[in-house]
Amino acid sequence: MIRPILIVGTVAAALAAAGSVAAQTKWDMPTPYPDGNFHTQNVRWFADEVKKATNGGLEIVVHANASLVQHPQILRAVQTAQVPAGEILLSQFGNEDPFFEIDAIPFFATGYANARKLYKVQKSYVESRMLKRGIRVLYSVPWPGQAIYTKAPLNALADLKGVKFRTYNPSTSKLATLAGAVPTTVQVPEVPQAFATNIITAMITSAATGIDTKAWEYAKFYYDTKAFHPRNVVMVNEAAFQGLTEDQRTAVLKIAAQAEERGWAAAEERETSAVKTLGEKGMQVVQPSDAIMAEFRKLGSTMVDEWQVKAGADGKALVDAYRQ
Ligand code: PCA
Repeated sequence: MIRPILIVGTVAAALAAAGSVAAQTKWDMPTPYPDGNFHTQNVRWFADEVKKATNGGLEIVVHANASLVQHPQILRAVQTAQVPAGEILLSQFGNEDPFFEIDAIPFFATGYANARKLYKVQKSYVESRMLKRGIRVLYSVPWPGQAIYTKAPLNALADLKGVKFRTYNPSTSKLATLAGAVPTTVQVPEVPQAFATNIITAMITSAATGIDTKAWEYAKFYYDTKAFHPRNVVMVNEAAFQGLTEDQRTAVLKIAAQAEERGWAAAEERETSAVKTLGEKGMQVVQPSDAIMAEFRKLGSTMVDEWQVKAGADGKALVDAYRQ
């Protein structure tokens, strides 16, 4: 089985050495979310543009929906050069570094304007901390506002007591715990099944993920809390990046900057269209009452205080810069 592949490799190497084919780099890139998701569509656009700009010299092969590497392992896989590039939800790794999760602290930076402001002050911390791990951040794009999906009506925070609540990172688990719910980590592909079997009966996520998982088939209510905009990060192993030609590096960085802008716009567009679709499919889209929003915000401010303790002097500097 292995032999023919080796022969092909040898032939390719011989041809390359003879100068008959241009040097070609191929990167396998694991990403966590499904094909229909706007993050995945954007990273595929990025890969296509890079291929064009480098005349096929750099081909990035996107493996979506955690099909190549499980989401919790993608950061490590890029760090150890098991794969040259990858995409993650940054706050999935909030336990490894508090600066990876400030964008997922509920009710700290709500709405896109605030999310952008937070990104500006968070960016250099994330980039330098990733670089210490041998990782270069290429771009970062937010999710639509985080909303609460339930099977049963949610009129007050007390209605979440004891509810099995799907979470996807340490900060959403913390939020569930503070609300008296039972946090249960479930990756996106398993969400419909977990609802169907009552392993979970509520969750926090975006309208985009609600569409990806056909939320109307397992939940009744969508509470538009707009709690925060967690961000994905598209990244590359720094040594792999340095292995490119200078022209290729320039192209990658330029297209990454474009992908970032496209992605921010897509998040907003997706939020509007997805909320509409959820309603059309029969979900009740609810504006949460002022009273329950006040209860949620209180949990959020507890979490910001706790975050600042974890994040130390740099954390305080970030919060001060954001609030200025
Ligand atoms: N969707 C992802 C992360 C945030 C979001 O909106 C999820 O539910 O896992």
